[in-house]
Amino acid sequence: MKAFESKKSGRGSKIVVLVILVAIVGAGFVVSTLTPAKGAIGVGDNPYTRPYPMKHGYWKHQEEFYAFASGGQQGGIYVYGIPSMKLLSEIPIFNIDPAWGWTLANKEVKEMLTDPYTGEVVTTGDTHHTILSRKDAKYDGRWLFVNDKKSARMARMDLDTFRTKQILWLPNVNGGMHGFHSGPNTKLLVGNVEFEGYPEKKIRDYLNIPIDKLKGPYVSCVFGVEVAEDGTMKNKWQVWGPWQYDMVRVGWGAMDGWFINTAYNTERSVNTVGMFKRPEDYVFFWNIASIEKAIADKKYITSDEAPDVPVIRWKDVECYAAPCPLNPHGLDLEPSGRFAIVGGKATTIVRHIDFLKVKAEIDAKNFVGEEFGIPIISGDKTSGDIDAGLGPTHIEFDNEGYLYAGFFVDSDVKKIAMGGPWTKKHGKEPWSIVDTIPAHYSVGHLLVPGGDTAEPYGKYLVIMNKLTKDTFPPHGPLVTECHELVRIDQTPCPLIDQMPLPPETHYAQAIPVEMIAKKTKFIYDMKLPPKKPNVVYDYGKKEVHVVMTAVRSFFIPDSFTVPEGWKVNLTLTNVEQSYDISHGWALCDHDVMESIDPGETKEIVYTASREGVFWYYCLWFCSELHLEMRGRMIVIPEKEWSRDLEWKAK
Ligand code: K7E
Ligand code: CUA
Ligand code: CA
Repeated sequence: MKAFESKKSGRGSKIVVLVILVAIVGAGFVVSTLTPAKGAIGVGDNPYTRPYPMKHGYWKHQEEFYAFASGGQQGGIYVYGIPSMKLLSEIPIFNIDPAWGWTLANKEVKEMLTDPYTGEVVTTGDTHHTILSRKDAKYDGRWLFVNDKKSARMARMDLDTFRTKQILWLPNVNGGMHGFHSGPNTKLLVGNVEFEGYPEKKIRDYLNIPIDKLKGPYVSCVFGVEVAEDGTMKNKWQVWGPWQYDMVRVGWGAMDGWFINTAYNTERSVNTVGMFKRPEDYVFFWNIASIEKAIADKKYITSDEAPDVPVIRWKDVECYAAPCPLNPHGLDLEPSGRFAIVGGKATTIVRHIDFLKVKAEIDAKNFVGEEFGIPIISGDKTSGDIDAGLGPTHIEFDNEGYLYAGFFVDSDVKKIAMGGPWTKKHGKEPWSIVDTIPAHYSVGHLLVPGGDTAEPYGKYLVIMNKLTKDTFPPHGPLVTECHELVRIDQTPCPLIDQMPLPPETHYAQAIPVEMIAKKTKFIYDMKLPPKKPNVVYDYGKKEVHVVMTAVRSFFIPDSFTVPEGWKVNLTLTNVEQSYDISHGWALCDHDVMESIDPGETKEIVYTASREGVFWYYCLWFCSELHLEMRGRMIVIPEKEWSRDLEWKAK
């Protein structure tokens, strides 16, 4: 970002001034030292307080980044601005939300929410990781991918409409899809299955690992998804083996061609205590070309469920393990792609593993052991530890050579100067803590804009806290989450703002406003001319096909007739060509509630199950005659029906 670049040169002197000022006024007032206070708090040019009186469009010009935050059990995502910390949108993905017309009456949505392998429609989801698409390991603003941990599926959202265009379901697994990440050019996504897989017998036999349905132990998989030029996702391969996997990063730079993932349950236990039995667990290093080679060499089988997805044994690919601190969670890749940083959440240790050293050990075939045929690399020769605090969770990076590690138990973030080539840049003791940033409370993921790419934008850190307790006024036993905004281009790092956000963000990413704002669609591309309003009766299929248009302040047709029990197939077009003029289509006494944006066409499918007169009406206050924007569906018992009752164009 330009603003960020220009600030770099003056950093050193600014820090000195700040340190002195902080010493005088105390850390709590650092914010006010950034811009000298003129008059009362909340007045003046301070970018973190709104002007008074308020200027129109102030926040639009103030915003530097869009943040995309997973919604966890809310099933979709949130979009908010940085630094305003103002919520812009709450978008449904795996859940349903009529405000967006994201419902089962919407044909397209129902298809996406239907599991192709079981036929089940699943309208609850648990979104964890947002993954922005990238080019050369930097965000490119094309798409946002999000996973549903619970039902093992992932969605692709187009960033021009902020709508999901595809949901890809995983075959052979029973849920528990956790970490996933994109390759440097988003041609390959790699994901982990965290929970025990109990695949069909064919796969179990192929693995030749005895598993008892009641006692385990685990088998599970890591999988690859191919992303086409237009964003279409396709299951590409699954590698099954004796462990579960949690977090994953697909390498770039020094680690190009590899991906890494963790297992916190190398004990392969099916209960909590058992998952803590070993002193350390593993980080795995996987060679992507070796997976492609296994496929080319036909070293795979396919399941009956998914005959087009190669299932590969872990032994048939190149994979290495290195020890990592007990029960790891956060696993991240430093911007040059050389250091893997991993935190053992049941320890105080953040470990940095140097991939160049790992690669040297692999090339020299220098191993200290093996487990299930996987060579084990010496931890002493390839890594170092930072004893940094209790419960290290996730990690992000800036572009100045610092990593930020969140601590769930300590409730803080440690800013750590990295070693290797970064030492020259920051001049600090390598792998040393330079600041401790308090958090409220119990840190989960962290967000630095671009913090999981080759070129982080830096400047801000958002701490995503798991517990909020007394941060906001009480609002019942279920309490909001808390996202805290911190400036990190200065040390100590001051807290700028706290934002309540409903449950429950896991990961979030932020991308410069200009990368998204310029491509946002204001109006859908409408197929012209729109289909003429019409009602067609199909006596063979007992279906009515209604073609309807919506425009301020009419639905055309504004009434139609249906024989009782028939299916209604409604194609509804909002023919408006005006920004922000959405209409709704709610059908009284039926589970049909849609929203339709300017230029958009939707297919709505439901059954006219009971006799009567049912009004449909617009949901958005679209014009001064919005209340009048309504019509009637008239349902007539079949025995009273005659063709004379058919709707006819006037
Ligand atoms: Cu730590 Cu699912 Cu990435 Cu929650 S995950 S915090
Ligand atoms: Cu259309 Cu209200
Ligand atoms: Ca363990």
